[in-house]
Amino acid sequence: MSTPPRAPIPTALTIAGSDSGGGAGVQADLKTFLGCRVHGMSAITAVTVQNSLGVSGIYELPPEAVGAQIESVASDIGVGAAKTGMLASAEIMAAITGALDRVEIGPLVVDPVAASQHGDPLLRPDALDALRELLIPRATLITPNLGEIRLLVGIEVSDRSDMDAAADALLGLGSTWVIVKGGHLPTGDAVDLLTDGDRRVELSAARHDSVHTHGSGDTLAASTCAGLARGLDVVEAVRFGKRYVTAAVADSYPLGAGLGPVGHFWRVRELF
Ligand code: PXL
Repeated sequence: MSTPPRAPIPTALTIAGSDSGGGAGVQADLKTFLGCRVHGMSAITAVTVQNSLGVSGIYELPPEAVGAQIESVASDIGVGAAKTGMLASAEIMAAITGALDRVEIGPLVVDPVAASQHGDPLLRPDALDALRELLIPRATLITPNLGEIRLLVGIEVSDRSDMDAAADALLGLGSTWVIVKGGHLPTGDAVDLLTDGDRRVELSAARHDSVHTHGSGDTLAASTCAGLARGLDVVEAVRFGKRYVTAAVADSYPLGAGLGPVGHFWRVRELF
């Protein structure tokens, strides 16, 4: 397949689920891409029926529709970097990796989404093996939260000293880099550990106490993906992503009767 023409701005692709409430998933990713000044594209895996109170329905797309979206944009527009979010099923993951075998894309960030903030499952339990075996080994970076670490490698991270063991176990699944997000640990600043097994970078950010953090994980993975699309190396891209999501968490707002989203407006507010 011939190389796609260069786009005049960086391009990024999200492979993820739709959140009808607009706070997480593809909607958060595309807002993040805009805020990071990259051209955002989407390959939708599933449509969730969702509001601030939780997920009440999931409609998966046919796996071949997911693969076709990826091939279509990669073969014409080009994908500077990509991220995955809600992948729903092993069949969808197989379609994604099949498509990725047929086209060239830039670095891949895998956010191993398993559940919504309300605890609603977004991944079939029998799809965990496919996530470990098909997707994660292709990732430049994986961005699990503490619950996803428990699911993927069976390690309960309860303080800073557990983070290295978790990072080693996660790197054993085959990604080049891993970020262990310490944001949900009870103490002090939010410290994340970023490592490729060789380099070890601690990233801290002031903690903002807000319950309205729907979409924060998606936003970190998408902003880091945008940084990679802009040509940053992994460490710089994660720093770029952390700056973006920290400002978005500080800008979160209530919505509906439940959990509100992180705010993407901080990046465009001065225009109005
Ligand atoms: O934040 C994880 C996530 C990812 N993708 C979709 C979601 C959620 C959380 O609710 O709905 C579609």
